[in-house]
Amino acid sequence: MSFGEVSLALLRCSFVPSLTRSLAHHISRVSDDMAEYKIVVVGGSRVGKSALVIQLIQNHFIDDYDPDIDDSYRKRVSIDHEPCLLDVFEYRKGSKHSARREQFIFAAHAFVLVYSITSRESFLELEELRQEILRIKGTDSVPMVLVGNKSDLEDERQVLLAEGTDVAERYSCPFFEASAKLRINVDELFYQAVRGSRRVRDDLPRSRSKRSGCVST
Ligand SMILES: Nc1nc2c(ncn2[C@@H]2O[C@H](COP(=O)(O)OP(=O)(O)OP(=O)(O)O)[C@@H](O)[C@H]2O)c(=O)[nH]1
Ligand SMILES: [Mg+2]
Repeated sequence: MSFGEVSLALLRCSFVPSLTRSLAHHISRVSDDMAEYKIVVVGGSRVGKSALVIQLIQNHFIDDYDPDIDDSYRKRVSIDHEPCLLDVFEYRKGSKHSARREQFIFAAHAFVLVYSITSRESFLELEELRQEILRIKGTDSVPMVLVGNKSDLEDERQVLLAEGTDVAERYSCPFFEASAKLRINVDELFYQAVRGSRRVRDDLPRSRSKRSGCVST
């Protein structure tokens, strides 16, 4: 077991749940006026996770991206007049490097759960991923955003807009249909993830939901 894995195991020890929670949500500062937000993008295979991240970071659509890497990207942005550094990590279901993946999930401030509107399977897979996140974070309240990507492929739609809305309501989290290809709702969905994260940082009691896996925005 590496040092990182040992410290992760210690942090997840059940004797210190509140310490674990606050450490897991600690938001570091790049400078006096800039906070860093770690966002993990999760979802099934080929739903467009990389395409969404590349659109956010580099403002273009990639048609094909090496599926073998779980990569992370950084970008400085200003959200609601607050400068911040986004540190975005993509995690595909069933990917290798599980220890590294757990560390990223544990340290993340917010999660973007992506399915493709053209794949019912990818929609159904998200519940399992969400449960994994809650287990690793050791809390029932994590900022999340639900995203139905590939909204430009209306002819191939397998998941109704209303189905996405229902699940988001159950998770108490924001929901977007998006298109990485047409750059629809890309910035918005990541910005909502940061806003959810800020609410936890600021510890606003009304934003916490004990029942759901999300913090409503
Ligand atoms: N039409 C359309 N195609 C998309 C969109 N987003 C991604 N794609 C395509 O879907 C395929 C998969 O996209 P990726 O971004 O590699 O998906 P991924 O979820 O990162 O895939 P893995 O990392 O392999 O699991 C590629 O051929 C993309 O061009 C979108 O919004 N609309
Ligand atoms: Mg990818």
